[in-house]
Amino acid sequence: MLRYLSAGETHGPALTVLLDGVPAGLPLVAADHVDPWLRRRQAGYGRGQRMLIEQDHATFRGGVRAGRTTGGPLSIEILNRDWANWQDVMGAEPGNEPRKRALTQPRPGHADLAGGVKYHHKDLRDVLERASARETASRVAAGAVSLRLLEELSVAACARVVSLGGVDCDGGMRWDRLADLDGSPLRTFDQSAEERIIDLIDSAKENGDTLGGVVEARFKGVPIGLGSVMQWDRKLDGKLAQAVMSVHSVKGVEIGDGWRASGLPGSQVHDAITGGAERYGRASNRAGGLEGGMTNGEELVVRAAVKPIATLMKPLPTVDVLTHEPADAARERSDVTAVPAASIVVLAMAALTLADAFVDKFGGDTLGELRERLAAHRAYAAEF
Ligand code: EPS
Repeated sequence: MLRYLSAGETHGPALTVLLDGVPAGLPLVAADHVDPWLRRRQAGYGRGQRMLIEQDHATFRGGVRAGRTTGGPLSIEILNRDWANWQDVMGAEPGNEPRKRALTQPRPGHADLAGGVKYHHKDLRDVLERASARETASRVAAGAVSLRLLEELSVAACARVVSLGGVDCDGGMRWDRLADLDGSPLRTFDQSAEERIIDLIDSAKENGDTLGGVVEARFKGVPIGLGSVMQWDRKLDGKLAQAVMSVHSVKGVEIGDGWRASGLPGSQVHDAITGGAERYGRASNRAGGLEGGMTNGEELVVRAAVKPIATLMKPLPTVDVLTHEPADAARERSDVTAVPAASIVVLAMAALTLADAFVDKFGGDTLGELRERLAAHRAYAAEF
């Protein structure tokens, strides 16, 4: 079982990632396999000033030796460069000045109010520091290791934006143009929509507003039969939904044609099974690669609806938690949109879940055993 945990505040000294259950023998180099994903997460038009400060880099503190995983838990550290500006407010030692940057006007849509009541914090900074989407850097580090494992198992992955600010920029999936996504400021294949969306982001910024969108994570080369149909909590679609829904700002998760399929007759929804050289093929992939909680051998397609960021420079009304008087919601330095970044985070969480499904089915002690058993399973499925 792959288990991910993280620690660290957005303006604290560092993020710490724990990833348990990675098979031994996986070739893994932080600069080659983790940092490129951290860089992708930092990119995207609409990000704020913080991304000019951070240059995320992963350092393995455990579980990797001479470029290979040992089978022990991975410990990964990502330093916060902004810590230099926050030490007197965020330091762990008594004698710092936490009140200097206290936040008492909860932002609608943020964790501030519920977290304050739950943890008895009148300084809502104690909530927001952990609620901040800075934590997604940890997820991406864990996801990058998962993607490395999936790569060894011949699974390809893609993260992209399919709509932003209500403007469609899907343009269809292009596995042959994956590299273009890194060059796109919005992580989309549809260049014709980019200019319009960039204008929208600029106007939102001028208006003190923020924008959401829809992102997609997709995997190719996934074998049939991962996940389970036998118990609710072993179903892979359910696990994916939980992992992706837990990403900051995500308010909806869709597998395949999801919402659209609910309004169509079954004959236009289900994917006919075809014969031929492959023995079992599919005429379409509206199910998004999942049937009955198990992968069906088609591309796995997960989409997430990302709400606009809750920190508004033209704030919504709120109530101050100290005075109980009406107030404007707190303004913190923030992004106008982080939808391109969210596509990387959603991919990371889906990759973590998928890698876990491989380990669950084929065993997770060593990469060699995992590959052997996967090859045997693929051979069996091809002859079924
Ligand atoms: C965030 C607010 C901003 C973002 C941050 C998420 O941080 P700050 O308040 O320091 O400017 O930059 O995202 C990141 C730091 C990151 O690495 O993605 C928030 O409130 O969620």
